[in-house]
Amino acid sequence: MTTSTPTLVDHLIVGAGFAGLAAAIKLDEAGERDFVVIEKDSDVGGTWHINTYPGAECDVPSQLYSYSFALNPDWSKVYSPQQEIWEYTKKVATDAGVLDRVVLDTSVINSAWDGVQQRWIVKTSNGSYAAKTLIAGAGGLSEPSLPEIKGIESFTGETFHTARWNHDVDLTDKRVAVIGTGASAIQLVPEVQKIAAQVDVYQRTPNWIIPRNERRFSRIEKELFRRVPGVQRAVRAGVYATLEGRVPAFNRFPVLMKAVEAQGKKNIAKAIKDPELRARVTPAYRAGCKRILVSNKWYPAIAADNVDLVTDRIAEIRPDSIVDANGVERPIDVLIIATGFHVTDPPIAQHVVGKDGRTLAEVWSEKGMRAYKGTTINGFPNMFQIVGPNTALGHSSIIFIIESQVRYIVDAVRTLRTEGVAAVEPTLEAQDTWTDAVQARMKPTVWLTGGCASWYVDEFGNNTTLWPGQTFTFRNHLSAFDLDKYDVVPAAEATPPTRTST
Ligand code: N01
Repeated sequence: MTTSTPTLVDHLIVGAGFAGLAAAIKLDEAGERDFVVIEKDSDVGGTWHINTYPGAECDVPSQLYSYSFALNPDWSKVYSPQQEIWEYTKKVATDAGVLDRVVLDTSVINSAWDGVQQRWIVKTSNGSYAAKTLIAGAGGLSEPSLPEIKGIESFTGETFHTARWNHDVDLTDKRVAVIGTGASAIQLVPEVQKIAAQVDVYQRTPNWIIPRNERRFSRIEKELFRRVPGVQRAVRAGVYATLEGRVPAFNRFPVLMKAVEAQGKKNIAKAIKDPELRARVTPAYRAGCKRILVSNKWYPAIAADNVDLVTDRIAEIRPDSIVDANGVERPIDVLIIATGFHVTDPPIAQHVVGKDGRTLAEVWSEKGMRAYKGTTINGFPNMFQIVGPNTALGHSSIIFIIESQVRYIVDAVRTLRTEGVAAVEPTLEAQDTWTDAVQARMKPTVWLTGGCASWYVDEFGNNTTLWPGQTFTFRNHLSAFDLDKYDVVPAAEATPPTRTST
């Protein structure tokens, strides 16, 4: 017997990365076991499953880039490689016993709020669900942003985005072009440079890049972390405090970033002897305005004999070459697109329809991304977005934010149950007050005053991406679900869903 109507679940979680898995684990612990996690890819792990480009590693220290409830004494290095982080997410999900409710290879086609049933009706590539709550953990950096360059579609060699690395393409002795010099490019170029015949790196804007304090954890350290978890917690607390200490330079006193710039210039001088090349890789904006990158390998790679840094604009891409604005044509075999992601226009927003029939993308097109506490959205009842507007970080671990939001969501779910509530949505007033306060705090920050263009800032000139304060203040704001800031539909007003069978 097959059902023709959606599968009923209490909670539908979209995405099985750090965010979705944390939500699943914590809901499960709270006794909210009727949930399904849908994941568009073939395994859990989110960004750490998808981003497999050579050299992919985390630029946040591993002690902090892990769940507080699942410390990992086995991290091999101060900064973990992609494979290790991916395996960690899988192990944590396995140990917590939530993998049985993860449905892989399943993407959202459309989700719409049904005001009669007070449920989200979610059509996926693999069946439909009717869920009381929709928890979006689809990731802030998941949809590749592809450059619009004249002739790019005419290129006949192999081409792929960093987040869709094609491992079938052997880059040995190839002529490779890389467009973009962000966090992904600076990790992959030093690896590609080792094997390729030639690498042309197309840089539009240089980044501030400081040295990476890289080292492996010793066997004794790992053993100590395993036997005395308090030691690992203390190390973690130390890393956390150090990173939080950087916040004032981002938000109130950008002039303090001069110290970072001095470190960045030293990093350049150490690896690059040619003054002309040094000048071309030195940013002309305040450090921190774009994400500060960490690498000991980028500048030596850029200075290598088989690498050309091209700073002239790309005029055109031809079937087997790139032509720059000076008319110089460089033949290539492989084109790597390292141009980042859709961030302030997340594609998931096009697939979520609120109670007035408008998509989230339509609502956000008016004034940019807005949400209450970065998590709930007026007009979108019972929807919770993890890593929503103004929750990302330029200075610390996003997992701290994710756990803060998940606590709030679990408390919201508990409140709905205990208070006999079918649906909640933040009042417009609460959402506006929150968003306006965050935007007011943004004004003096380095992200708006630092003299750069970055993906943090939207088309309205607002930084709707980052949290502008200390992360513990964010956690305090989300310490308990504040029902008084929400419009409420009592459970008695919801019509129970009916199931028909064929
Ligand atoms: O992308 P990016 P990314 N023509 O947007 C250039 C996270 N991450 O994938 O600066 C030519 O940073 C663009 O130039 P410009 C991290 O949060 C984390 O590298 O806009 N060039 C830029 O150089 C990071 O910030 C880790 O002038 C074009 C580059 O492409 C985020 O992901 C590792 C162009 C894009 O850089 C994104 O990083 C990797 C065009 N049309 C990533 N369009 C960790 O270690 C764009 N560019 C945790």
